[in-house]
Amino acid sequence: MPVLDEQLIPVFDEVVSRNPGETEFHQAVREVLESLGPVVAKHPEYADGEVIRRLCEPERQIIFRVPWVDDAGRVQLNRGFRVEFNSALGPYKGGLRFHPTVYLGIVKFLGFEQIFKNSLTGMPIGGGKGGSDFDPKGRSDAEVMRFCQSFMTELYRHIGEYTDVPAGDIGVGGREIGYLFGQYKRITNVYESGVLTGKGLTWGGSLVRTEATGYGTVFFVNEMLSTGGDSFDGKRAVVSGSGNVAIYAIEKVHQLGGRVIACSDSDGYVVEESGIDLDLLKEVKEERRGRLADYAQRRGSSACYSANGSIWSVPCDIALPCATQNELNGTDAKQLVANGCQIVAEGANMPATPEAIDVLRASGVRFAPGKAANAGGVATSALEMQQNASRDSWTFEYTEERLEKIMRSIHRRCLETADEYGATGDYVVGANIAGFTQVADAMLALGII
Ligand code: NDP
Ligand code: 2IT
Repeated sequence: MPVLDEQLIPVFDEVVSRNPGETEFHQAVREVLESLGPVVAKHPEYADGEVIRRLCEPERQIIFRVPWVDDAGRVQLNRGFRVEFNSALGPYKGGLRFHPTVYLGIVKFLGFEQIFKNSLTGMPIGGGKGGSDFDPKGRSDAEVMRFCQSFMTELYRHIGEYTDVPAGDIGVGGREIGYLFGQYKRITNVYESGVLTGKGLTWGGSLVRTEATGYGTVFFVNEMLSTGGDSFDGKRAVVSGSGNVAIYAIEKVHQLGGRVIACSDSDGYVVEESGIDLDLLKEVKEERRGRLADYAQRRGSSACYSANGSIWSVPCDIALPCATQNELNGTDAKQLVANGCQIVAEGANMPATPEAIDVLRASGVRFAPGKAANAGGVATSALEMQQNASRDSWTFEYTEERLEKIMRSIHRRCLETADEYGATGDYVVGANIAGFTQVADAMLALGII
């Protein structure tokens, strides 16, 4: 495990003792702090202003009760969260996750990552995250609507176009954003389009937002390939997950001439040497909210479905973890290395464990961290806010071009910053330092707040 700079050890110890049991949050903080040694050595002003300590403490944390009535008339109870982490660069911005594993430590890790990711986009957005331990799986549309309405009945008082702008994440897509926006509009009596992003196209949404995270990740990998004089042409890719990020990552890999030969959900993974059939995947997962096993069954003998084992055992040139945190561990990383994988880029937030990252870096596999590689989603959310503010809507082509430019610029900033700090080619160091310095400078300018 990389060592922490001496100055940063007490900062990390304080995070652990002030946030007991929140292991994912500790992990996300440690990963950033491990990169910051050369920065504090070069810039003592960050230490003087206690900038790093302040950055690790959320500006505001909101936890609330979410009662709702299910279709059988029973009262159900969930817990809602919004962690407003840092607003030095703009209003808090980040998604809402509805998944049974959500607790404060998950929301804090995601909110912390979001600060640096949003900074890297170059857009005026701070960092935040929220969600609930509500499980939408198996719930009717009416139940999801009642849950969202109850959730927003508390959340509305904390958010706003200039305050905090939520969006989707795991378990929160266009349907949920619709119910949330409807309730916000009803309670406030204001058609405030810029309060949420990921909206539908007829009510203030932006073209390309649905595709943005997956497309952005693949644009980022395309930049990695082209700096090495290579391209997606003929490359075999494995993409974990089969939700929003995974589906559009697969689509863009195929558009750029690569072939995605495996994807997964929380029950298992499917391998299809001829390439995943995207139309069927969209029908099963996006439209019918079905399972990957149904997809495999529909594909017949061309697909091989496994309920056990790891998707990372499938040989590939490029691996894109696009499901959830800590889904690719040290053993998986060794397997990828043994199979000749050249690039791992995180479409999900923190999908690779610290051990996996160590293995990949030590073996010369090029690794792109999520805060750089999956920033296209939130960047396009910021483009949605821009369209809302100007009451305009842009074409698909123009918006996609903006997204691609943003991903190129993030890629360039990562490499330039890594170079500047003596870590040539290291995207982790580049992303952490470039994301950090912009926020830290703004925090210093704004005083001790
Ligand atoms: P979705 O809910 O659309 O899809 C999530 C996918 O990951 C599903 O295939 C799901 O399987 C699988 N999955 C979720 N949780 C687990 C788990 N605990 N174990 C195994 N598999 C799991 O979410 P998204 O595609 O939007 O998000 C995927 C990742 O990308 C997350 O890490 C998210 O934070 C990150 N991200 C999302 C962005 C966005 O714009 N949506 C932007 C940037 C990052 P199953 O169907 O079985 O639940
Ligand atoms: O993790 C993420 O960047 C997201 N879930 C998207 C956040 C957003 O505000 O679009």
